[in-house]
Amino acid sequence: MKISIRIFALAAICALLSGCSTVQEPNLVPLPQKMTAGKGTFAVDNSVSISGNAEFAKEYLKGRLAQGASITLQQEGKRNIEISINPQSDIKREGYRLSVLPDNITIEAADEGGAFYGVQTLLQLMPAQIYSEGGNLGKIKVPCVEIEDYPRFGYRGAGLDVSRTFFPLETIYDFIDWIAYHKINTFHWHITDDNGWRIEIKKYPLLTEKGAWRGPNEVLPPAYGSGNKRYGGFYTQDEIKEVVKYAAERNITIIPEIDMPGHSKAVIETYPQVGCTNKDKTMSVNGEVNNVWCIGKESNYAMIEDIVAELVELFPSKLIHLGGDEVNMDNWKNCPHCQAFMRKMGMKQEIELLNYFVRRMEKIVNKHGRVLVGWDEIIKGGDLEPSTTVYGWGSMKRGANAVRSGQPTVFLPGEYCYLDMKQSPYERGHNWAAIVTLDSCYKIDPINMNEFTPEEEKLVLGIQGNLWCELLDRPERFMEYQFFPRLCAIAEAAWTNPELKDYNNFYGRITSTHYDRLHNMGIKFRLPFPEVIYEDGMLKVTPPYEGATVRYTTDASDPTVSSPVLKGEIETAEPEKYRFATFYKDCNQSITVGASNIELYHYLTPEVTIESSYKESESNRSFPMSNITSYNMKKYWRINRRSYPGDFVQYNFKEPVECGKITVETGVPNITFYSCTEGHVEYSYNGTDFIKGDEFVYGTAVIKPQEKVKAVKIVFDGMSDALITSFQNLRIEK
Ligand code: TNX
Repeated sequence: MKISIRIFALAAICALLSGCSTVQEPNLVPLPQKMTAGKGTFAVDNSVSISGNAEFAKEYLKGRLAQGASITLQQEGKRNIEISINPQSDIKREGYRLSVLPDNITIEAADEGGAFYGVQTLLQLMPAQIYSEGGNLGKIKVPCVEIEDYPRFGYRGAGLDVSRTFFPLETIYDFIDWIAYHKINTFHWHITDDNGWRIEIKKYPLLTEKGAWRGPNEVLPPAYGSGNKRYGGFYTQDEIKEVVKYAAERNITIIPEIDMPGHSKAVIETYPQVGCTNKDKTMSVNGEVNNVWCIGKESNYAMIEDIVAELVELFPSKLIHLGGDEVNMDNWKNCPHCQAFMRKMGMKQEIELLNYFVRRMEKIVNKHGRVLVGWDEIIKGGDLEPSTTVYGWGSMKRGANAVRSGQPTVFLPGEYCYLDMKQSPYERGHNWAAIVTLDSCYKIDPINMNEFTPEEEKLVLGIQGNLWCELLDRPERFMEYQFFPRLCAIAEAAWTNPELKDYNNFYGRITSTHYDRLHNMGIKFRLPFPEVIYEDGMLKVTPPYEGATVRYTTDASDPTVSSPVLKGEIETAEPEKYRFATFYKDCNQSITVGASNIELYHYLTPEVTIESSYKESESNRSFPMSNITSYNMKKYWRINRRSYPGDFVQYNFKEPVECGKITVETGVPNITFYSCTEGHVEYSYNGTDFIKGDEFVYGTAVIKPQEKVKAVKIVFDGMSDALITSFQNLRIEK
């Protein structure tokens, strides 16, 4: 702490000194390709006029100045802002030239997108409140600067899954604004999946009447925290048209995705004839049974033609995404229609069925003058049309393989771009691809990370940050937390040429300036937590960035805005009682952490055996029952089925255990996914008589026993809302 304070002080002095001699460059995100800071400022107030032929960009700027600053631009004035589009100019696509001089500001572009981005950069030269609603800035001083800018990649995407978690329209509009501020030009709307069909299709009304809803009496069972109530929603065609228009004005193309032939539980539960055979009990990787379109039924293609015909009317996008990922091909193996079809076609493997399906989709989509997009599995099993575009998601290598097989490719490899991945081991999220940090997102560079030939390089369309929403039901506003600021890093990786990129510099811009913008945009972004170690009787805390406020508690509780602000090292003999969190303006805080190099909890590990309602055969071999008697808190027992009232797991101690508290966790550690959503705990002092304890809340229940405990029992009172059930080790404390 002392050392870091000294470094900060030194940095501050340097900054002051350099401020006297040179002009500070503004902190912009994404960083422009070329920027020269000038001297002086342009003052924006009610006397400034606006001119030029870029009608939407002008209106947009006027709107933001009115809302964020209560400034009204005029028709005529002494000082002027001119925004113009000249298709003949030598400025690159979506590029712009922005010049701020004391008497005028000009933005020039060759297209609407470039003019819009010139305005976005201009907004970033203003105080962060410009993004707020109802701001009143009076007069804004814009620093003089010359910027020449254009994007590295033509495809700069953000993807959102609205099936697993449904987002209301207002959120979709906000999201479009947020990504537009970052010069992202593609919104990939994952609009159907197993867990909800969310787009109105006039010819098949049941898709949304039934397939958009989960719940006790719905065709789809509860999932992903939607619980024992009716959950869901969908977007009407009229609503979608409005969203598409709103996005287009902001230079954003919306690529819709209907995920097929796998991930299709919502369709198959609604129109059962679409599926293969309901006798098959094999599971997709997501734990769904019978969620695949049958390839052998010709009627299915007519239905898809109808759906696509409505889709292309709504979405002018050249690219139309029809999925192709994670198909459970065992379903096809066990289907008489698919098997008969394979024999007829002389196919040997089920993967050829996938290729057959994709080729049919190409025809359907191409007929409308559009291009098919599919996930990276579609390159297997046979050739594709050269135009068919692949989304490389499984890994960087799988994206590279798509390029090498000659397909145009968008890169969103899980290990860099999946924003549903955890940001640290302590946060909620998946981790199958990696722990995806801000730095991981910043690094993504599909060109420099692969050795492509110049011809192959042309097939790299760009990159995308992607959010899958199985784990988005909580905590509150977790969508914003998962996207920001990681999407800012992806935006810069997609926009700025690699030789200009520097993570430390980016991180400095984010923490010193961009947090304020995100805050004013209304985004509840993620804050990094401090690093804490205990050494020589002292707790030593490194704040996560220059100027960060860290607060702490001494009773192991979460710090709040009224907790004391950390000033230096803390001398203590009880380091496990301290907790720390970073705070931004008393309205946003990081997760809570303790010292990372000590055991924060001291758990007892009495010998224990398990009794349960689950059969040995229902247990997943990679996550056996013995995991939950190991007291390794990272391990869990996974059962490959949903749980129902009456299901139970009982922990029997060999000897009665003297303890003050037992925390009973269900679900996967740190994710609380596949947990007990409706149930309670029971505990027994003699092993036969049980006392009813608390209900599970988000998969956790706590017992505070009065006597030595002989047994603990987890009891399900309702159907669990996942297709898989998991249990953990008991956390027993003195
Ligand atoms: C894989 S990415 C999936 C999604 C899941 C995601 C979770 C892809 C094409 N399929 O269905 O939501 O992993 O990270």
